Amino acid sequence: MKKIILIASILLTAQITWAKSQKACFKVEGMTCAACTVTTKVAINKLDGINDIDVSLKNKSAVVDYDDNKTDAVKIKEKIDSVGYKATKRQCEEG
Ligand SMILES: [Cu+2]
Repeated sequence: MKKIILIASILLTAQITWAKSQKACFKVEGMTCAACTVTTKVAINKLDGINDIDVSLKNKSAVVDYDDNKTDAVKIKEKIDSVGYKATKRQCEEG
């Protein structure tokens, strides 16, 4: 019984390590109203492995939390561009 618990905990730990969460930040040009932020969000959400999306019209930005085994920043950028905006990857601001 102890052995099973041990194996299970190893597997669980390994799984957390494999599913690595990454954060990518983009400058998004071309968004003019609240509907644009929704369009951007919906587009990004179509990708596999998206955990969290924060799109700001005011800051002209998109912050995406994703699983880097399933997708990457280039795919996210292309997705934003595909709905008519211009995304540029930029450094994430801390805090
Ligand atoms: Cu709009």
